[in-house]
Amino acid sequence: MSGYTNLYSRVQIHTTEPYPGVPLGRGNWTRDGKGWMSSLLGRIGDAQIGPFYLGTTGLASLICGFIAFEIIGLNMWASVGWSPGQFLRQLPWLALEPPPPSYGLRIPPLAEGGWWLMAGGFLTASVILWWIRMYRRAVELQVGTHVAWAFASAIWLFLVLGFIRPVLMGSWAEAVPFGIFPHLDWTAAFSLRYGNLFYNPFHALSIAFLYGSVLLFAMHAGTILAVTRYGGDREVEQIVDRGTASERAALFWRWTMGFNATMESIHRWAWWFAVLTTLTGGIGILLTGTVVDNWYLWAVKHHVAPAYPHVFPPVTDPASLPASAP
Ligand code: 07D
Ligand code: 07D
Repeated sequence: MSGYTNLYSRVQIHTTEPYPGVPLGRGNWTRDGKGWMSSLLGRIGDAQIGPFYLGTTGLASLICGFIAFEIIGLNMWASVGWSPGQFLRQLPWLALEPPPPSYGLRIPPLAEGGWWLMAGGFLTASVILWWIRMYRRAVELQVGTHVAWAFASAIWLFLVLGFIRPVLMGSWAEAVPFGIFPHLDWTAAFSLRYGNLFYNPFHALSIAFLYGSVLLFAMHAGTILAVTRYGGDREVEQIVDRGTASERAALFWRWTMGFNATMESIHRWAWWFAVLTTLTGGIGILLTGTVVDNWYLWAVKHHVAPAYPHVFPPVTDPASLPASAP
């Protein structure tokens, strides 16, 4: 190979004897398969696929995830009278709903939310077991546990939405249904029910970190791709030398905005922005309905949103009014 190579003209490493990875310590399972090469996947990543480490928690997680998936899928299928055609046609709109509010936190009959509770239990077990697997694989490789902790932040939001907040509110009915559009309907209804989530400052923080993550990802990825011609994508021996891809990448930002991240700090920026998206989001959801009933009225009280002029009668929380006739 001559000339310059980049992401699109990468040299793919193909071997007849796939690399098994470093030896595993005591108490581990063996790795499954010997691994194989894929030219197609080599275009977007490493050409070697596998061997895969399954392990106890990996296997348990996959089993729990499969059970949850089956409970959800079979309930959805049952809801269209077991018609395969209608199941496929209506799939995005089908749902497995949590129990109605009358059950509070009690265990309902299967057909009235019991299946939802069971699917949620297995899904939660699956997610937590996968977290343990990630943590343990990192320890085994003697690397930091940063990925596991970032995942923990997502799990925090997931648990707040489906478990912690419903328990604090005393009702499973508060939780999210399983289903593609049904979970979006829930999201929209949640915002309306609690007086417009835009006035929840933690929702705003979460959005800022989400958008910030996107911006940082674009800046970092763009910068590294721009210096691949100097080997910047390989990030080795770059940091201390002059005239390197790393130095050019830094200078690009120093020249355009006066300040630059370092090879290490850019990854800390990215990690924190991503982690804070779901961390602040979970706080925002946890406060909703438990501490704050109506974010619009909360914002008026704290002079964030303007109150309606005094010519109108005072605004009351619609949720505090007696239920209107159907
Ligand atoms: C690209 C990594 C791969 C992951 C993928 C998702 C499933 C679900 C289950 C059919 C970026 C795999 C999907 C396993 C299959 C059944 C029953 C990650 C990537 C490809 N949402 N949401 C989606 C989940 C919540 C919201 C899509 C999960 C909250 C909005 C997908 C959860 C709220 C929109 C999905 C969850 C909310 C979506 C694409 C859990 C507030 C969209 C996701 C466990 C945060 C978008 C039709 C994606 C869409 C979308 C999954 C929770 C809002 C189905 C698993 C309750 C506004 N969500 N979501 O690419 O197209 O993520 O919806 O908490 O517009 Mg959601
Ligand atoms: C869901 C973390 C859990 C996921 C886990 C993954 C599997 C699948 C499968 C491998 C996503 C488990 C994975 C099981 C494995 C395979 C194949 C992360 C999740 C553990 N909002 N909003 C947010 C915006 C509005 C609402 C966050 C924008 C309206 C609600 C985010 C807008 C209303 C909630 C955000 C907007 C509303 C949110 C989510 C604009 C609806 C939440 C962050 C421009 C009418 C959630 C505090 C995230 C939250 C949330 C963005 C508008 C409702 C920043 C940009 C006003 C109810 N919104 N939103 O990373 O945290 O989610 O709120 O209008 O609960 Mg919002």
